[in-house]
Amino acid sequence: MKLHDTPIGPYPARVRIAIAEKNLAPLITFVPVSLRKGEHKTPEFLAKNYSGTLPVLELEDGTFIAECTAITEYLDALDGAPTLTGRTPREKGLIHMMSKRAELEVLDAISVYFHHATPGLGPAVEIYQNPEWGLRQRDKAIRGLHYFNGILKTQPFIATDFFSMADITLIGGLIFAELLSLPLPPECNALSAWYNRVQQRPSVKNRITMSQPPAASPDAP
Ligand code: GTS
Repeated sequence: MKLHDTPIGPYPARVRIAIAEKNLAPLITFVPVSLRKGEHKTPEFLAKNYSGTLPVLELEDGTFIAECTAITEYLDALDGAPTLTGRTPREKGLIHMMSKRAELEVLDAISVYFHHATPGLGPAVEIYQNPEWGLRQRDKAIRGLHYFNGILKTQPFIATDFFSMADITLIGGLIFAELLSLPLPPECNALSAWYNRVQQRPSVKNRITMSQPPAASPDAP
């Protein structure tokens, strides 16, 4: 399989973390796509993903799967353990709901802030900007962070009692916030503690370097 993505991106991070959690990295070839050069808006790329966004998973038979949630569901279905999207109907429902909520209330809101109220990817890519809408979305994201802080006061993970796709989605939001130097509200102690904890996971720590080829062995011919 191929993953068309960019190593530091917050959305690609979601799929990279899922790949590492599922130990699927050996099955994946990473194909870099430059957002700043607008490679994701070319006709060639749009033929792979109509929405013109990263990441996109390309299967061996030439099928393209876009959208982080869909890619994560596909990868999770390849192999049972650990589950990222839930085993029982209840787990699946809760994880999907909380992942969507982390998208709507935090990650996508920060993304809109980036594209509308900051220079974003530069004038060649950002052909329409509405700064007021961007700033409203930043405020929405801050409200969302308080919501998740409340959730994490009473449970260890976002959706269930184990690490899941919902946690990964919120991690994507916090990665985006960090890239934009948006601080976590200082009073969100439960959220900060959870973020410190999940950042210790190798899947989160090593997400950027996972696409780099292993250094040549010193005794290689
Ligand atoms: N709903 C999509 C998903 O879940 O996959 C959103 C994907 C998305 O916005 N990806 C970003 C992108 O392609 C990648 S990154 O910013 O996280 O690196 N942005 C470029 C653009 O022009 O919107």
